[in-house]
Amino acid sequence: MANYKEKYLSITLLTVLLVLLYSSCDANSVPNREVEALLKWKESLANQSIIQSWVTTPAGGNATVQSPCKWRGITCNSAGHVIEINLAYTGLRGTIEYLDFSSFPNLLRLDLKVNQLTGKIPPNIGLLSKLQYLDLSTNSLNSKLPISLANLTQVYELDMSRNNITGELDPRLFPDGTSPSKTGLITLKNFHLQKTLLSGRIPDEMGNLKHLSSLALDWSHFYGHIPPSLGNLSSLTYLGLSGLQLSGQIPASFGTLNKLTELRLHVNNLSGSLPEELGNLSSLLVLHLAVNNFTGQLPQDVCGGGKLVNFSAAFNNFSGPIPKSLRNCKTLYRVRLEYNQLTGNIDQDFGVYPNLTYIDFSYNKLSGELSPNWGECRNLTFLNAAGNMIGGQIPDEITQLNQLMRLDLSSNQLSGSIPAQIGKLENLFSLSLKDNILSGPIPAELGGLSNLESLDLSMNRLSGQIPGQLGDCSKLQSLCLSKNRLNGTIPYQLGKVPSSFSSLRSMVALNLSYNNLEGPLPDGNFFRSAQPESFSNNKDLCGERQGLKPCIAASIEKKKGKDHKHKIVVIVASLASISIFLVGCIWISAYICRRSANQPKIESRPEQKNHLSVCHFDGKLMYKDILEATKNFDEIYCIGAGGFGKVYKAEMLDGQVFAVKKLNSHSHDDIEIQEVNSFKNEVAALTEIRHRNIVRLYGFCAQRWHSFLVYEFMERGSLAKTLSNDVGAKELDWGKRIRIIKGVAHALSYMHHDCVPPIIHRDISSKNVLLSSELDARVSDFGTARLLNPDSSNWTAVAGTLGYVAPEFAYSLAVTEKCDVYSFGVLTLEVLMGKHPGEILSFLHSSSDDQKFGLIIDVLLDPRLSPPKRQELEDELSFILSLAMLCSQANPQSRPTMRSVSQQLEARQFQGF
Ligand SMILES: *[C@@H]1O[C@H](CO)[C@@H](O)[C@H](O)[C@H]1NC(C)=O
Ligand SMILES: *[C@@H]1O[C@H](CO)[C@@H](O)[C@H](O)[C@H]1NC(C)=O
Ligand SMILES: *[C@@H]1O[C@H](CO)[C@@H](O)[C@H](O)[C@H]1NC(C)=O
Ligand SMILES: *[C@@H]1O[C@H](CO)[C@@H](O)[C@H](O)[C@H]1NC(C)=O
Ligand SMILES: *[C@@H]1O[C@H](CO)[C@@H](O)[C@H](O)[C@H]1NC(C)=O
Ligand SMILES: *[C@@H]1O[C@H](CO)[C@@H](O)[C@H](O)[C@H]1NC(C)=O
Ligand SMILES: CC(=O)N[C@H]1CO[C@H](CO)[C@@H](O)[C@@H]1O
Repeated sequence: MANYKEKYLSITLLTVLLVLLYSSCDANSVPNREVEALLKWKESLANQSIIQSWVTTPAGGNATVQSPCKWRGITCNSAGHVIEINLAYTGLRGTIEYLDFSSFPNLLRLDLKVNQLTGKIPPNIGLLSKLQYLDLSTNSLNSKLPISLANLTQVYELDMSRNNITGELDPRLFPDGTSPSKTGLITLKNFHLQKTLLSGRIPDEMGNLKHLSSLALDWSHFYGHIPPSLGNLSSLTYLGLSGLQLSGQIPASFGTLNKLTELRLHVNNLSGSLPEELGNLSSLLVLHLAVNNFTGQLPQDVCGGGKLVNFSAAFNNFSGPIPKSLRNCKTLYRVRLEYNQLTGNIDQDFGVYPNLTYIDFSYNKLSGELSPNWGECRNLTFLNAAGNMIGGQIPDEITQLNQLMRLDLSSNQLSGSIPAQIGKLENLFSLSLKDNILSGPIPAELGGLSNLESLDLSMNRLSGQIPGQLGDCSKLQSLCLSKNRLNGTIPYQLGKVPSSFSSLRSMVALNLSYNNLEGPLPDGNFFRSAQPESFSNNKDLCGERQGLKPCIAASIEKKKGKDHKHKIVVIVASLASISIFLVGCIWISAYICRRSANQPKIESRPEQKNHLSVCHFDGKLMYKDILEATKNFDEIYCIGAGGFGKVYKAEMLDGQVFAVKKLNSHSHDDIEIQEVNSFKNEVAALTEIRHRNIVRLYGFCAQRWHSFLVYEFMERGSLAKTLSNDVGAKELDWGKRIRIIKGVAHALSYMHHDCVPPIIHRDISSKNVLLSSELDARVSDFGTARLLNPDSSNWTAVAGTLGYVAPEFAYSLAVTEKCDVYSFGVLTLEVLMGKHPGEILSFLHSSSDDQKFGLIIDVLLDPRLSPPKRQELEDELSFILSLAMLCSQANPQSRPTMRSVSQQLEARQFQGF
């Protein structure tokens, strides 16, 4: 037995040895070539640890070359042939130009995704005739697509997305003699952009890759028509062509792709109506058509297969009805149809969707009523039906949607009352029912919305009192109840809203104007920081603030009974104004007129109504201190120059630091004597502005020789300065840049929409955006333009920085908010690009539709930062870019308002296709 065992063992060993010997003999021919090819490639790459294991035995060792099969990233078959090269996600640097593909006849998989590869894709890649899987995505390959790819007929998955890859301009690809230069994109070279970037078509030959199951060319640089030959890819399950500049129609041949589960065509220039055949795609789970220029109807059978999960067609010109097949499409998870011309009756078009989390069909022409069925879509977190012609009442059933975070039914024709049970939606953070014909009271139950941040019920017919329970909404940041029929007093409980004031959000908005409210304003920051105009056009409001009569009287009156009402009011009112005045003096002197202890005391002069006149008085002292602190405006203290004069850093003896803007003498001369009063009022209003993204103005001092504005000092200086040097630019990573853009948008929105009359900046530029120590944006010089030039026709004389001034200014002197919107658009591009967009701006506008700039985002982005790696970040940047394009349109009417911009930026986290 033992003998037999030994024999058996030795025979086996022998066989194994023989096999090994045999295979190593065989390996001598092919694997040597493979090893040589890999080593040659390694040599061409910079020294890096990933490929350190790629070594042969040291010299003096066995003459035979070591097998590569144990090298990192290399897999062999049993015969020792390399079948897979996988160095994905290794940070590999270099090019694949020196990788000789002819040496790998057995290669099945080549996976180099998410690395730092540059250079070209070698044309001989077509020799990998057995290749099944090819992924070179997310690199910096800068190449045309080799036409030889068409020979890789075994490939079932091909991903080259997120590269600098363009289509080959090989004439063989354009048998009809069409030249890409006819599309006009070649004009890019005039702007010295990477001119090859935007050129190229998807080669027709792609249609030969019969086994392809996934083709992703998203967010690269292809243009032209979609080759109908792609319809031959009958195994295709995924086709991603989003974020390109494709034009023309979707080929009817797509109707045969019946294995397709995911079709992404969003963010292109596609147009025309959809081929009816698209309805045949019965396997579809995901269909994205958003942000194109499609017309005609949506495919009626889009959910014919009953599997559709994610459907977006937003931002097109689709008309006609909502597809019939959507009604029973229970699988739906996410639906976006907003901004089209869809018509029809929504109570019949939509059904019950147990898994639906997000639906937006806002800004269409839909009519009908909200069906109680919506209450059955229990997973809904976002419902936006704004801007349609929806009538009837808000169904009570909607209050069953306890996952709901955002509900927007604004700008419709909803009537009846607000269902009280809405107060049960404890996840709701934004509720807008604005601009409807809702009547009845505001339900006290809304106080149960503990997560509510924004409530807009304005422009309705709501009556009765504001329920005190709203004060329980401790996260409320924005409350808009204007243009209703609300009466009674403002409940004091609102004064405690929001508890976290000044913590996170910058925007605190309150608007109660155009109602029948009376009585005192509640205490608290919410009310203190609101603009006086938030309370205008009411019955009889009072409070210690501009524009309202003081009302200490009212409370005393309540205690003492109702006699002698008028007498008391008069006496108390004058007492109050004196004390307000005194408080004002103290407050101002505390800030800017410090160090008065050894100086003559401020004398209160009751006849002076405006506390700024005191500042004038005390300004003499301030004046002296500032002259001292800046050594008589010595240049060494100069930290910048703005539209109206130079800015100096003034470090006072007590350690406080201010930025002092010394006005050019001519600016000062412009202030006519008769304007002095309105001027003071303006300054008073401006010094009251508190906004996280606006540089605080402490006051103004005018003297015979100099006059200056005293501002909060911002250590990091201007955005322009930071962007202009490489260190600063790198510190401003994408996240910080996005925050800066949002900050400026919030500041502008606040000044345009929460101040009445609106305050227009008129000189938004990167020099006027300062950075806090946390690199948050603070807009400076707000209101200075109006302050110094109340007559807007005089604008050119002072404000506006070349390159940021809206074009309409050339032919019309009208200064509107839209001028700021334009400058904001330019500024946003500058933040993304790291430099002023210059002529590129007009190119961008001339080349294509405004919403489609995602595709060139990586061309534009500041090259000093590494491109965004995460998809969400890239999407966000594309979105911001498209907003910037909207803002910088030539036609002021087409530009969005800053409120809408600011809200869209905030709402971003709940969107995305
Ligand atoms: C494709 O393969 C065929 C045969 O192997 C060869 O003749 C042809 O040149 C290849 N085409 C390309 C574009 O490489
Ligand atoms: C993209 O390609 C162009 C020229 O083809 C080149 O100049 C540019 O540097 C490339 N960009 C990246 C990010 O590789
Ligand atoms: C809803 O989603 C769940 C989990 O994803 C899934 O199992 C279920 O089939 C879906 N329901 C419908 C009707 O699609
Ligand atoms: C829908 O909600 C139910 C219950 O909240 C949950 O179990 C289910 O997973 C949700 N479906 C999806 C697709 O999220
Ligand atoms: C407010 O208006 C309602 C009618 O809408 C009226 O009944 C009520 O008395 C008014 N309350 C006050 C305080 O004026
Ligand atoms: C969209 O299509 C319409 C006609 O179908 C055309 O008038 C319009 O110019 C197109 N818009 C863009 C941006 O291509
Ligand atoms: C010179 C040398 O190292 N030769 C070796 C080659 O490999 C065989 C088998 O592994 C050894 O027996 C030799 O000594």
